[in-house]
Amino acid sequence: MDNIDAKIDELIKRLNKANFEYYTLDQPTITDQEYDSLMDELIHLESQYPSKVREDSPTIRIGGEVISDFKKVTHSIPMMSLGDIFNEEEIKEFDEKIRKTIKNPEYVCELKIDGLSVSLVYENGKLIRGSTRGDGVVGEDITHNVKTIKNVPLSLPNNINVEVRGEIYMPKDSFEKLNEYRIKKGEKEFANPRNAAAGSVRQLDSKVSAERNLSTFMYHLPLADNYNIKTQEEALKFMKDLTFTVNPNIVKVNNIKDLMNYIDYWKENRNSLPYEIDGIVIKVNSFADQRKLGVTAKTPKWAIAYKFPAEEVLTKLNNIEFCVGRTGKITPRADLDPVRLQGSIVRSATLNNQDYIKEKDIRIGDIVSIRKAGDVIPEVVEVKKERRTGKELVFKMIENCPICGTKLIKKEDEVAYFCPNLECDARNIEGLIHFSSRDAMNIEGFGQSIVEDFYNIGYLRSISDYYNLKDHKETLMELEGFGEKSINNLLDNVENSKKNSLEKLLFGLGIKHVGKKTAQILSEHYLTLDRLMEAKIEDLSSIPDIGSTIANSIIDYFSNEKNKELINNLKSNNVNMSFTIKEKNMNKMFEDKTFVLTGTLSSLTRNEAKDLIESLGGKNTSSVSRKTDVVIAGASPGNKYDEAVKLGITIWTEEDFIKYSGR
Ligand code: 0OX
Repeated sequence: MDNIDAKIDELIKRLNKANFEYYTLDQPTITDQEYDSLMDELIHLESQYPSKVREDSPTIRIGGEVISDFKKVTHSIPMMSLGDIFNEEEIKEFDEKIRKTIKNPEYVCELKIDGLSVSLVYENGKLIRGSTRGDGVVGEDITHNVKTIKNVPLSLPNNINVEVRGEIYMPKDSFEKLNEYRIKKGEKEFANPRNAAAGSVRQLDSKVSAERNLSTFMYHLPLADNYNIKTQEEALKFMKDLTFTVNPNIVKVNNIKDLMNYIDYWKENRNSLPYEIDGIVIKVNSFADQRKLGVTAKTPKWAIAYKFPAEEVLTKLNNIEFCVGRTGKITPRADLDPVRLQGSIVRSATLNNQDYIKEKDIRIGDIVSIRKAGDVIPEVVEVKKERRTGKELVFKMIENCPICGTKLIKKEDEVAYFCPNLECDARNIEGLIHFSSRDAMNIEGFGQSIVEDFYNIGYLRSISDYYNLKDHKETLMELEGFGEKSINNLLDNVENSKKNSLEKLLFGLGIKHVGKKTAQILSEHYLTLDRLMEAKIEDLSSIPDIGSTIANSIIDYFSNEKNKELINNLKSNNVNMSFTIKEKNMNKMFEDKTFVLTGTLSSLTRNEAKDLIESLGGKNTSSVSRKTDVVIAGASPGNKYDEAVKLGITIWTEEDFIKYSGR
């Protein structure tokens, strides 16, 4: 080892030690300034001697590695998930079941951290891989991002081979700061710290992830036997000694009373923690007992997650407002005094529709309790009628659109009212926001306020205007709050969206009844927008999962002249209108699918085509039936083609076949 190596070695040791003391032990022994100066020294040395940059160098935590795709990782042992229970009754049942196999079970109770599970693999004491759970068998490689998490050790105190599992989470304060920043930038807020953490580890650029301040707790040692470890309690201590962060709020109990005390304590005090928990996990302590109890398909029988009831808080309802969706649907919304609820500040809640308000007798000025429905959208649960002062105002449904003034209509079979005006500004704006949203064209940066601004100045009135914004660049740059950089960013994002696959465009058009899943089915079936536009009602209705309501709505949409003009405008702006398949999913187009060939192929013989289908995992058959997945039609196809149309089977041209086979 020369002098430089020795210096680098010393710096890494000191920095990793400082990091551990700060982030894991919460007991720093050096000042921030000392840390920064050691870090500067190391950065400087590494830039002078790039070949000497070590895998476990703390400079890696700054991020910078960019990957192009997430590789799949097969877990050495499947990553199990936990069964859920919700009340004391079910806890007792769990305990009774355990007692049928184990005489005097001892339980370890842990907080259930609300994040996403991660597996960390170390070889010779060095972190070599971090991966998500995925479906439990195959997860995604997120090593580049995991290495930026400050309390994940990059190297261990000894040269051990070990896999540990735990949770990646975003602390509450990091979550709040991140959302404040996103609001400022006109980006959509994350609904909760868990989604924010999941979004952060799914970044291709590790610099983004590094800035998100994620953290971890480790709680599972899959191959404990290898280290002669006999209990969960010992496993936690073992991981702690290896410098992993293990949650300190753990108890060992052997009776329901103590278990319930632990649960009740944390139900009351969860808000005092700097991270979100959504319940507690009960685990049989002894690994020998765990083995006796065994596992079910996906969950262990020796552990269970008790989930806290959804948090409810009281607040004052100040007003009832009405939102107009892109279909014209009117949704009443409660304007609330801001309150903190499950990790975020809530200012409004959905009231669903006028019947909901009437049934619950919700009045303006009421004190109401709210909770998050499905974890994301808050809803009003009940009115605290005993707290009424008499000054509350009884709700009255509006008769005209709050935006354009058009008289609202109510269809017989629907509860909600609708604004029937196709030119209504609110409907247009919502339609534009929908087009740029993530599941549609994913044009980042076009949140509510930017779309409204661009709409009001007249540059973004129709979907195709997104692609003409570049012609107004100079004017847009002059707008308050924008500059060259931010407008360039927005325009780049618009430009990139032109390459999207058909299903994103189709969903983005906002055709009534065509949701994300339907858009996917239609795109895989027709492959191009032109073919979909030519489809007849009977062709559409014969596709599995496409009913007559959807089929009619599609026919309606494409027979409207205005919509045809929109499609033409998008076409002349070079927006992609074909289904494109990612290379990694190429095989999925063939695997376990049944094909029928008809007509003459020009670039390969029948036998070559059959071999190609089979080499990609597909099956070639001779006659068309409901079981056929795809008919490949060459020139002058026979009646197999007509049969396929009749049965609503996907039809590929020779060109499609060649494209999807990757030849
Ligand atoms: C948590 C948590 C999740 C792991 C494999 C079997 C039991 N979210 O905090 N899971 C587990 O344990 C599982 N423990 C936890 N503390």
